[in-house]
Amino acid sequence: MGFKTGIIGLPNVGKSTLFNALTKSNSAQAANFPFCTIDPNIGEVMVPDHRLIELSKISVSKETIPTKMTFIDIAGLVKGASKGEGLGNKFLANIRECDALAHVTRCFEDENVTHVNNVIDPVADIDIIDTELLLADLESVTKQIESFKKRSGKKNDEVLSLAFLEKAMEILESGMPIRQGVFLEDELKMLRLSQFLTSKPILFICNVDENSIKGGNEYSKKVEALAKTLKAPALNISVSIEQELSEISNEYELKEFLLDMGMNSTGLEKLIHAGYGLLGLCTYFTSGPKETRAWTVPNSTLAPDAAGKIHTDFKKGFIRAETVSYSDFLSAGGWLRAKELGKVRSEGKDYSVKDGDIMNFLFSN
Ligand SMILES: Nc1nc2c(ncn2[C@@H]2O[C@H](COP(=O)(O)OP(=O)(O)OP(=O)(O)O)[C@@H](O)[C@H]2O)c(=O)[nH]1
Ligand SMILES: [Mg+2]
Repeated sequence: MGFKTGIIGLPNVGKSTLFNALTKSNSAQAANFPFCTIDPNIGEVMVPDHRLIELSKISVSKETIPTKMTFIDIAGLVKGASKGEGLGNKFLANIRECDALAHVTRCFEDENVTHVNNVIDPVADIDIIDTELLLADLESVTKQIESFKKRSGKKNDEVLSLAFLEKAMEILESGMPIRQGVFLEDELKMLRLSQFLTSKPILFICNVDENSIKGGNEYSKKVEALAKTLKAPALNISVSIEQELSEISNEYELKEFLLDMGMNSTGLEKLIHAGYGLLGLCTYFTSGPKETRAWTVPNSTLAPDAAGKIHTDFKKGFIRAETVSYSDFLSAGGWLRAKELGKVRSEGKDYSVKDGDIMNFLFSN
């Protein structure tokens, strides 16, 4: 199960440049003209996690394997996309495949870089995209309701109920994205299966100029204020800085560069951190002489399901999980001492995995 974050936004706002910086590649064509990207670019990014390095040192592991997140650089959307404008429908299908959305907004001035609407106004830009996604959902729910009514009584394996679809329609007709609706437990299950574009968790990236990376600028502040009302995270990222950062491979130089820019972390770290929060994900580790490895699971995943992420046999034959917290493992200096100190817990089938747990699964074949 890989988590996919789609990079969306108006054309020419820096999505592909950001994608290349995040994936440390040049696989996406980035150029100063709208609709440079047509087919989506897909890339995996290793999730930076300082805990992984520490654990690997303690266990003297031969291999250190981070967990990965997938980014999809999607073509720019314009007004009318839901009606097929600018190849809109094809792009919307790419968005449908994502677990979360990172909406890039242009918050930098540069007269050499074209803005499709000729004015820097990220709040208006967000409105354009939100409206198109909303219209696309409205069209899709209308069709689903029509087809539901046509076949009603003939099929009893419906995944989505008519009541759910009508509720979704009502939310959309009031001009709200589905994610802002209030749903009951059984509706939430349907929501996960329904693949509405406006139900996907979203965060905003303010692509600010290099000088505004610390405190933001007048544009990013407006995005922040809007994001607050939508209860969505907004991150200031300078895509040009990220481009420079992606070319530095030396750890020391990277730290120096960040320090010079007055930054605490890279845009990638910020984005991954916010993405994990948005998707409700956490990381647990396995650590031994062979390898130290990070695994991503949704918060509150039960121990057997977490074990199943490594191998289905681990889940099938799950007996228990030797579990120790990151800080206890660190202060004890490894498994052996942590056991001696009584810091290793024996957790059963009902245990919900916590972020930072180091786990050793015991199973029978
Ligand atoms: N000054 C400045 N230019 C940028 C920045 N980010 C991207 N650009 C430039 O903006 C232009 C468009 O960048 P892309 O990354 O291709 O934009 P996109 O959003 O992928 O565009 P489409 O694929 O057409 O939707 C390129 O010429 C980039 O060099 C930035 O942070 N500052
Ligand atoms: Mg592009």
